[in-house]
Amino acid sequence: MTARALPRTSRRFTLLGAPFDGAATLGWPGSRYAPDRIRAAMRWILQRREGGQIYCLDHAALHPFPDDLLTDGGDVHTVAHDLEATLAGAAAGVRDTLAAGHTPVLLGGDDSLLYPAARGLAESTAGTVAVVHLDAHLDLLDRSEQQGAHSHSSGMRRASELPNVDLAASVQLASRHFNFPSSLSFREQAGLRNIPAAEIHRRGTEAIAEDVIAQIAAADRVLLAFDIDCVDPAHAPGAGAHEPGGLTSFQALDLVQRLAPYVDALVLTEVNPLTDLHDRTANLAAYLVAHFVVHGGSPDAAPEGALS
Ligand SMILES: [Mn+2]
Repeated sequence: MTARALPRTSRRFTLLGAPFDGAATLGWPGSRYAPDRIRAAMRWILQRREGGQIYCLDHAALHPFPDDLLTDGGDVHTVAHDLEATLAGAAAGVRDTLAAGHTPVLLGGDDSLLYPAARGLAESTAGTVAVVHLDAHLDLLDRSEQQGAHSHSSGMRRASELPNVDLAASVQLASRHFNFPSSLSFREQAGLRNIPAAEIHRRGTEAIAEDVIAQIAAADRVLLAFDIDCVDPAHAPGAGAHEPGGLTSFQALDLVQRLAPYVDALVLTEVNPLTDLHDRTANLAAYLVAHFVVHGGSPDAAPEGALS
């Protein structure tokens, strides 16, 4: 299998908020407050733009950052008491953004929003869609008495039911601890690859990113679904659940930088200002978005501005 030939170039991004946590059926609600906290943290980062560029210290390089690189598209249509209407509103926001030629960055909200992000992308292409899913959990729960059809535990399962989502080209990253044996049989039947957090710690993010890029090569479009609980609670305390043994903030940022050029939409979920400490997690989320935009925006333009 070969890597995708051409990373996306010269893109424009639209930020969409989805202030909804009505599907946080387990764990802590509060992610409805995340979009605005992440936006506030973004302002701190973006003030360092100058002359249409930003200086990336990680790679000692200047990157283009024109005024229209990242536009805030406001919040998608959410209805606090109506899960289905909210999922439809989020999917429409992603679809409309793609139709306008921009790359959507959807800020949840709880992780039920993985599904409408996948749906919006899947409905925007005649081709296939892969999901790169960073999460402590598998989110493969099927319909259940306790959590219904759509919850923060079933986004990946519902996405898998979309006709053009290709699970064999998808991959789940940073999972850990315990899950249902039925999730293992579902994964094996679907050919859905899983790279646990332990493997990322052992092999390092560079080797893992290469694996992911090869894995998604067969898909026409790629969704990056980032549940903040893929990051260790020591680095991201403001989450819907705490699962020790997760990624460091550095590993998360490095993976996003490496994968961004290959990704057509980002959904970032489960940041929870009610359990956060001094906006530590909202700040990490803002940096994840900034690196996604900078490194996914015009990766081919970086060398001409290289400083070293
Ligand atoms: Mn999770």
